[in-house]
Amino acid sequence: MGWAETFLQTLKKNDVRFITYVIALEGDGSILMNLGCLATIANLKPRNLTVIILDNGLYQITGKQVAATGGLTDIVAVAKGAGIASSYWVRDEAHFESLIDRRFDEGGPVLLGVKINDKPGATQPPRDPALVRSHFMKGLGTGRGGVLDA
Ligand SMILES: Cc1ncc(C[n+]2csc(CCOP(=O)(O)OP(=O)(O)O)c2C)c(N)n1
Ligand SMILES: [Mg+2]
Repeated sequence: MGWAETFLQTLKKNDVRFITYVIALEGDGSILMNLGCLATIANLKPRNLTVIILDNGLYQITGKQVAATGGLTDIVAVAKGAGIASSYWVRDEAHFESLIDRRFDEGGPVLLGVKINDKPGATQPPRDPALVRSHFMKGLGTGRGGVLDA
């Protein structure tokens, strides 16, 4: 709910040395719950942070209510207005690859907005955090899903 970035800033302040680069994955509804974090990021200027916002224009998991991002609100424009100059809408996969590779070059945090399918999901995502983590780790291609992969 927009706290991933705040959490990461705290890690940074506590000088967690093994973290070299951080990618925060957010939903559009999630970032809308804490737009202030965009202004905080802009002013702290963490060089090693990329925020990716997956924007389906909905609060899908709570019942598919239309979010402001499904109306007039352009979340990349909001991020730019907050002061994150390197904020872009991703056009396609090749564009994503070029933007993600450029992350250290522009001297500040990067924010990427990605429009994703706004069709209602065929199923509800599981509400089990351990299972969600396991699916996510497998999706990253790590080959393992954590403790559930005994
Ligand atoms: C601070 C806070 N406000 C509201 C909620 C309720 N809530 C849970 S999931 C969710 C919607 C998330 O929407 P989005 O990030 O767009 O993900 P999607 O469901 O579309 O995949 C909301 C508002 C919450 N958990 N925490
Ligand atoms: Mg959403």
